[in-house]
Amino acid sequence: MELEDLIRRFREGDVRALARLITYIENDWYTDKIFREIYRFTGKAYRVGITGPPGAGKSTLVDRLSVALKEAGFKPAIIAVDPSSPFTGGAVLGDRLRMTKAMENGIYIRSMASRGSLGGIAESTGAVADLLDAFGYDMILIETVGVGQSEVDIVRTADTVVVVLVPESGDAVQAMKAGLMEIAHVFVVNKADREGVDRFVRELEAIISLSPQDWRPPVIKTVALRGEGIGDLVNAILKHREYRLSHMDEVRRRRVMDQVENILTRRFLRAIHERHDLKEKVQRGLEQERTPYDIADEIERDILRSGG
Ligand SMILES: Nc1nc2c(ncn2[C@@H]2O[C@H](COP(=O)(O)OP(=O)(O)O)[C@@H](O)[C@H]2O)c(=O)[nH]1
Ligand SMILES: [Mg+2]
Repeated sequence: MELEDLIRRFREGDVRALARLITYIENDWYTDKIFREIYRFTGKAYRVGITGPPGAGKSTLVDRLSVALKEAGFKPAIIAVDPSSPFTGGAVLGDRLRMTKAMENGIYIRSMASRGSLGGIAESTGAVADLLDAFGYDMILIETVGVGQSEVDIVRTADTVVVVLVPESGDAVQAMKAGLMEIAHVFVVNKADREGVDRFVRELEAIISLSPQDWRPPVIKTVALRGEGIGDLVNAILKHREYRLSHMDEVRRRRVMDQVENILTRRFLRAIHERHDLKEKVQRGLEQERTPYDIADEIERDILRSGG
């Protein structure tokens, strides 16, 4: 069968087979079967999420970072996610154009623009990262625009989260409102060749110093365009990795827990749709001027009464 052949070639290190399987996973074709074959080879890769506002220089940074990690002896791969664009559009093309050094160095880059049909984009990204892991990549860089909840979910699948900001982001307090502070393990202030860097870094450090967390995110200044500060960034990531690896079992358990929750949510919702006419129930609830909570309560009662 073709799928078995693909998996065999994947196991032999054929990059084209990897690409095909990623497409399968994105479309939720044979996902269960693929995972049954490859999951035992996962668990070795470290995942680094890179997020921040559009134009902050994430792609430029990931390009340099991937090469530096390769030089440090890792086998990096890149996932560039753009959940905001439903089509394979400009942003993703832009990512590829920025990643010339990675390409010259033969680093594997996978763009993901649409959410495909496998649950949400976060679930797809997690599954693709698992595939890359099973393929033998040991450092997976996941770039995503940090603007909404789905993007935050994506980086939650990462072991180390790097938040990239630029001096012109306005003030650091504003950046914190975007919810990025809560997820950051390392801050990068990129475009350090621009004005206002030192003031921005000071503000950021002042906010971080108030954080009650065990791990205080360091602030790294970079000029991604010229490759400046990349060594510092590698060191910061590796330092956080060491901190993480000391309780990796727990980290992995949490990650798998997230995955399982995602899968269950999708399946339960699908099952509910199959068994109940939700549209009709919502319509009726609206006519009776009931709240979404009351409508959900009623549906939940129906489900429990009918035994699932
Ligand atoms: N001045 C300056 N420009 C940069 C730097 N890093 C990236 N850029 C530029 O910023 C723009 C956006 O970069 P890109 O990597 O695509 O940002 P992304 O949207 O966050 O992925 C591009 O024109 C880059 O050349 C930097 O350190 N300094
Ligand atoms: Mg980009």
